[in-house]
Amino acid sequence: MLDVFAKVVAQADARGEFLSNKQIDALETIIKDGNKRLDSVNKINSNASAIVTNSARALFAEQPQLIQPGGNAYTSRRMAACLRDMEIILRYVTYAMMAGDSSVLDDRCLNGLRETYQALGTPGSSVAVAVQKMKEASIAIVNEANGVTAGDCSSLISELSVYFDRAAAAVI
Ligand code: PEB
Repeated sequence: MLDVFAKVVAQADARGEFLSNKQIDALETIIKDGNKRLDSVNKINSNASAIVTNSARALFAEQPQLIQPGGNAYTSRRMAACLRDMEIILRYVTYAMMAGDSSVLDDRCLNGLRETYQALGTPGSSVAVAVQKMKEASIAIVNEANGVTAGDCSSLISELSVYFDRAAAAVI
């Protein structure tokens, strides 16, 4: 598990090189945007249960067969497992966002997840839709302007999107 600083240092060390100006500039941007990054993580954390439940509801509205007899989220045990999985994925996305690097998400959450779903008979493409819905909900919450100093969050939002897209792609 690496954060963006450790990753850049490890890459430079592997080549036996000093950090380049380009790398230092990129890290400087990370530092400058640090408060915005913390705010974005904080906003997702404090709205996590709404993000999960609203996204699950939207998924089941689009794919009602999941909650009908024989569906993969039918019975409260499976429904609970589904909501829990969504929460786990969201939690690892917030860790990646905090670290500025996807390795924690990749290594501890996504690695082997597609095979797990195949073995369980859980439709990975439906999990991917749930992840996309959590992405939309999270971006909307991070972008909410109320009570926040106006600023440009576009690069943080695109970084956040990349982590959600990675999670969605990993289960299809
Ligand atoms: C991954 N999910 C499930 C299981 C595991 C995971 C290991 C099997 C064990 C169990 O039931 O607890 N666990 C989960 C995860 C990590 C981890 C992400 C990462 C670290 O350790 N069903 C649906 C939807 C979808 C869903 C499409 C969006 O219809 C999920 C939610 N996951 C789902 C369901 C089960 C499950 C298990 C329903 C239970 C399947 C079953 O027992 O039949």
